[in-house]
Amino acid sequence: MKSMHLWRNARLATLAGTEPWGWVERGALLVDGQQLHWVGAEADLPAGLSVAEEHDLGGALVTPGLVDCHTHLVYGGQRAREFELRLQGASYEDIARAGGGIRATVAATRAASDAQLFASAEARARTLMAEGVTTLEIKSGYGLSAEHEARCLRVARRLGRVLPLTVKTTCLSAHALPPEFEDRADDYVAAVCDWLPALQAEGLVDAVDAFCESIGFTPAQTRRVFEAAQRLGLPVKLHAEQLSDCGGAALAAGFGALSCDHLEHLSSDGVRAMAAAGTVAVLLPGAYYFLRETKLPPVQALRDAGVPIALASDHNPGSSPGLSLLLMLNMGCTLFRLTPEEALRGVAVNGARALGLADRGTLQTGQRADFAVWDLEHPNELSYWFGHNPCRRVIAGGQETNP
Ligand code: DI6
Ligand code: FE
Repeated sequence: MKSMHLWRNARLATLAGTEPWGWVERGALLVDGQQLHWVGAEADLPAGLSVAEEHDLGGALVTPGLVDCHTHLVYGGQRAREFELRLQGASYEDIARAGGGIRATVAATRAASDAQLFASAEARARTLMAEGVTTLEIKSGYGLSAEHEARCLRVARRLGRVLPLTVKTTCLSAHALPPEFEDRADDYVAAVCDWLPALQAEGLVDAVDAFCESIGFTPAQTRRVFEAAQRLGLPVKLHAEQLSDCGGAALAAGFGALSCDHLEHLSSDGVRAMAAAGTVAVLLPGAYYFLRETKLPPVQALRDAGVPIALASDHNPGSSPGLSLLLMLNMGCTLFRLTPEEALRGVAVNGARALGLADRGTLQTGQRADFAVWDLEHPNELSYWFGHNPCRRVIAGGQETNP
């Protein structure tokens, strides 16, 4: 007989089954090692169990551990001065074209030591984890050379080893043009395609991303990066239609992309292509808010087409310097008109799907035992409060992370 941990007297938003929120009023979770062995109403608990430890949750709300499926957590420096310039009227694109923006962070990242990069990213990861995050995607894209991209991805991997957190890494070397490739974007794309196999061989890459945009890379260049990823069997995702409609989403969907992210300028063709490919739409209200964008992503068209919608922090020093996934739930509802239940699914099951993970995001038998315990009565409060953290306990892979 197995010895399991029983977490009982919980109010469960399982996000599984047919009830709204997958609601179970007086629920229990049986945890066997890193997995959920059984989830349901306490009254239906199987008999004859050998329970090693019992935890009475006192009627607290329990949700799946949260998934932040789009972050740029590893970088040096900060860009508060650019924020001031934008407040005085400069645009994000103006600053980028003048050599600031992403390139400013590339310089600061290259100048930072491995220890500095790790310490700053660890502090950021811990802030996200305190709000119930148990799975985090981290992109490269501020190194922009074989050496510095590898350094940033190694820091991300180490975070996943040191912290009670699953880290998925994404190679975003096609994020901006580094200064040494000025006016030679095609040569830079060729260099990225050349260094990708070594990064993969070192186990540093779970997916490949690009910034397809007038100030980023063209669809033709993005395609070359995706072809290189495809040759290596790596899944792709894309920063698509953030500032303009370049047709990036349809291109990415053609490669079976896991997700297309941002999407404020997504066309109906793009929506159709994503639906056909099963690509997740990752909406990033933090960047929309911080860049004071006014064009809303086509949420109703995505819903109508059955495209799964995820939400993420997009944490980065230029367009979304926030570290609260709960704030993204609130903004997803206030700015993008998601329902609170859509918002929670967006940082749980659909966030997991955007990372190609089918083993988390709901509370169900066989899923990973990642869950968060909240000082809340109802899951709609996760989207309602802001600037305050009601997360009481976090369990990742069956282990309490903040005992
Ligand atoms: N879109 C974004 O919002 C971030 N990257 C991207 O491609 C911004 C990155 C930055 O400004 O540093
Ligand atoms: Fe991003």
